Amino acid sequence: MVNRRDFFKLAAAGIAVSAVNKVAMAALPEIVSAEAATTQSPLHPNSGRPYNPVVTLNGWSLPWRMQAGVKEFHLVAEPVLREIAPGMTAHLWGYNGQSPGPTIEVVEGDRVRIFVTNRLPEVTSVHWHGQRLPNGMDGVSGLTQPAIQPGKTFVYEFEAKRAGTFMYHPHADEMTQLAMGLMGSWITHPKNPKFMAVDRDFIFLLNAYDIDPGSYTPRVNTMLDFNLWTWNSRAFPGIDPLVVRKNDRVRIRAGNLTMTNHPLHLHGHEFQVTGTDGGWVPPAARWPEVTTDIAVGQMRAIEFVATDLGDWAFHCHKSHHTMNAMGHGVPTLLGVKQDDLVAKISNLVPDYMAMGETGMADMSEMSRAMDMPLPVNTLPMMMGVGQYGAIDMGGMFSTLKVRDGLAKNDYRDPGPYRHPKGTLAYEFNGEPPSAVRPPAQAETPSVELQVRKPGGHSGH
Ligand SMILES: [Cu+2]
Repeated sequence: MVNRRDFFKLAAAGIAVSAVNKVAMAALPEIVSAEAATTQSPLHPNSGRPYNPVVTLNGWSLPWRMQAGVKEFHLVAEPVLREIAPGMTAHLWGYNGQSPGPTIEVVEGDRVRIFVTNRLPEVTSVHWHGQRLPNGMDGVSGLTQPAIQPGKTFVYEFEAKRAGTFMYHPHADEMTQLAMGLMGSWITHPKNPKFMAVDRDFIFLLNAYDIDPGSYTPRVNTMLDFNLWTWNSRAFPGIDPLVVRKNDRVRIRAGNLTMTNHPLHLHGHEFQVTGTDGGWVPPAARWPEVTTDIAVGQMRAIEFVATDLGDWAFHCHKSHHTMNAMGHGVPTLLGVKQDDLVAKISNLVPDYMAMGETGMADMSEMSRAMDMPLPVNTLPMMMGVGQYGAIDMGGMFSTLKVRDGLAKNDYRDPGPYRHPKGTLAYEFNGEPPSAVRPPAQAETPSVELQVRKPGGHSGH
C-alpha cells in the first residue's frame, strides 16, 4: 500500500505508518494514522482508476493497498487527541489518530474491502451512510451484524456502486460515539474523471461538541445545547481557509452529523447545489443560491466559479454557531448602565467586570487586550484577528481565499487579501449634511384599522 517514497511523503506530512507486528497483522493492511489537524495535499491515486482527489479541510485521505483488484483500507476506531483550535485540545474518539477519521476515496465500480479494528473501550460498528450495498454490510449493530467487540477486527466488503458524497459513522451507542467525534467522509468518484470535473474539490463534516470550559472531554448526553460548533472538529480560527485560484471551478462538499441544521452561507459568489444525498442534481433542476441549509444526516455539494478576488467569509448563518464556548447563557445587558452597580457588586465579587453594555464585541476585545483569564483549555467566545482588527467570530467560520496566479496544487494560506486602491470601505471625515425632511402633507387623515380579532378571550 505505502511504498518507500510515499512513506517519506506521508512522514513529512505528519502521518505515521505504525510498525505493527508484521506476522500477526500479515493479512491486514498497515495502519496509517495522522497526528496533526493540518490540511493535507490531495492524495493522487497511484493504483486503480484515475480520479481527481478531494481536499479534506483540516484532514487527510486514507491510503489503500490493492489486493487482487480489491481496494483495501484499514480503519482503527480509537481514543484520539484533537486540537479544536490553537489553545484547546479535546479528548475525542476518532479513526486512525484523528477525529474525524480520514476521508476514504474510491471510484464508482471499485470493489472495496475495509478492515475495522476496535480499540475503543466499548463495542462499535461502521455504517456506510448513503451507500448501496448488501444489507449485511450496512453496519447496524444488532440488526445487520454483531457489534465489534473491543480488540476485534471486522471486515466490510462491497462495490462502490454510486458516485457521490457519503459519510461513515458508528451504528452502536451512537449518542455517545457521535458526541465523541467518531465519523469520517467518503467520496465515490465518477468512473469518468471528466464527468463534472472541478479544479478544487473540498470536503468537511459539520460536527458539534459540548465541552465544559476548563475540561477536555465532551459531555455525551447533551441533546441540543452544544457549545462548540465545528467543521471537521475544528473551530474558527482553527479552520483552514479554502484557497482557490481566480476562475477555478470549485466544489465544496459538507455532511451534517450534528443535532441541528446548518445554513451554509458564502460571501461574494452565487453557487448551485449540484449534489444531494441521492446523487447529482440534473443541471436543469439547479438554482442559484448564496445560502443552503444542510439538515441533520444530509450531505450537500455546492459548486461555483471563483470569479472575484478576495477573502470571502464562508460560514454557518446561525449566529450562535459562529461563537465558541462561554457567553451563550449570560443575560442581555444592552443599554444597562452598570457604572454604579460595579462598585456595589465588587464588594461581593472582587473580580467583577461590567460587560455587554454596548454589545458583546467588547468580550472579544477584552479577552485579547486585557488578557482576560479564561479557564484552561478554553477558547474565547469570539476570536480571530484580521488585517483590520478583531474578526469577532468562532465556531463554523472560515474564508474562501480567491487569488491570481496560484500553482495548480497550491493550497497554502496566501495571507490577507490586499485590496486595490478605491475598493475598500472607508471612514467619512467631512461634516455630515443636515438631513432635509420633506414637507409634511397637510390634511392627510390618518387611517386606523378597526379590526376585531376573533378569539375566545372575553373583554378584548
Ligand atoms: Cu450552524
